Amino acid sequence: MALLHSQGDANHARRMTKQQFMQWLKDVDLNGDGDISRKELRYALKALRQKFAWFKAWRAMHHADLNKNGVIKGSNEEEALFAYVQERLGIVIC
Ligand SMILES: [Ca+2]
Ligand SMILES: [Ca+2]
Repeated sequence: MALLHSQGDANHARRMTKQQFMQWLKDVDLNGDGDISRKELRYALKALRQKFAWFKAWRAMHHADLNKNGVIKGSNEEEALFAYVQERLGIVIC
């Protein structure tokens, strides 16, 4: 019983609400310029205890930086990042 219980805890998916995600996005923007750079994304993924944060940040930028200007900015790109985080990083957003 005890074993089952601890296993359950280990498998507990990381969850956040969309509101928390939007707040996280604001926190990601370390220098407050309204853009999310790859470096800022890397720090944010590290804060979420993601392994290979630099690689995931690179991939996330690849998916979410729709106009390829090197930063994530605006609702379209934020939505793309939102989709990426849900699909690829195993974070459940409800
Ligand atoms: Ca920034
Ligand atoms: Ca962009």
